[in-house]
Amino acid sequence: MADSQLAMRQTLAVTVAVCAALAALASADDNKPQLSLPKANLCSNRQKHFFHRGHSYLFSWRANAQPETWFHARNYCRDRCMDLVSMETGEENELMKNIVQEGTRNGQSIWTSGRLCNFNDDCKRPDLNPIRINGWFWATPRVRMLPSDQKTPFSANRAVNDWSSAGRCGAQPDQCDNRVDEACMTIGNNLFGDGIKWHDETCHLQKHFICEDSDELINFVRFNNRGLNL
Ligand SMILES: [Ca+2]
Repeated sequence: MADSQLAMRQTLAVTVAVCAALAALASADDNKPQLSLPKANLCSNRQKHFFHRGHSYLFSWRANAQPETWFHARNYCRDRCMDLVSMETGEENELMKNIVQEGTRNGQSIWTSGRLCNFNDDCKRPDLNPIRINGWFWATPRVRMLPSDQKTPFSANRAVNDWSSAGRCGAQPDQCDNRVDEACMTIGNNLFGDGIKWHDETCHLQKHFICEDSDELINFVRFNNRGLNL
C-alpha cells in the first residue's frame, strides 16, 4: 500500500475512533441542554457574510446576535445548518483572523469549535494524553487538532497550529483557571500583547462567534426538505 494511502487510512481510523467520544459533546457542557437539530426555515434564511471553498460563514456581530457561551453559540449555529468555525487549513485560519479584528476590540476573543476532550472516560485514553497536548478537537467536523505543542510554519492548505506563546500562565493552551477547565478555544484579539492568536478559555464565558456551514446538517435538512434553497 502506498504511503499516502496508509496515512489516509490511519487518519480515517483515528477519526472514526474519536467520533464515539465526540458524540458525547452533545451533552458535554455540564448542566446544559442537548445540541440543537437544524431548523429548516432558519437554515434557508441564514445570513451569509463570507464565502470560502464552498462554505458560507456567519458573524454573530453582523447578525446582531448576542454573545453566548460556547455551547449556546454552537446551538445558534446548528439551528442554521452551521456550527462554530473550524480552521482546518492555514488559509482559512488567516481569513478568520482578519475578520476577528472587525468583531472584537483589543483584549476580546471569539469562539471557534475547538474543544478539549474533558467530558467523559473516553478522554482518559492513552492516545489523548497528555490531554493538554493531544486532547483537542474541532467539534465539527469531529477531527482531532494537531498536538498543541507541534510547531507548524504557515502553510496555506495544511493543518495549522496558532496557539499563542503568551498568556497569564504562559504559552497556550495554559489551563490558567484553576477552578474550571479552559476547554474551549477562542481566537483572541491581542489578549496579552500577542496579536491575533488561539487561546484556551472557560466555556461558560459569553462571546461573539463565527458560524460555518455544516455539510452534515445541510445534508440532513436537504434530505427532509427536497427543493429547499439552502
Ligand atoms: Ca488560556
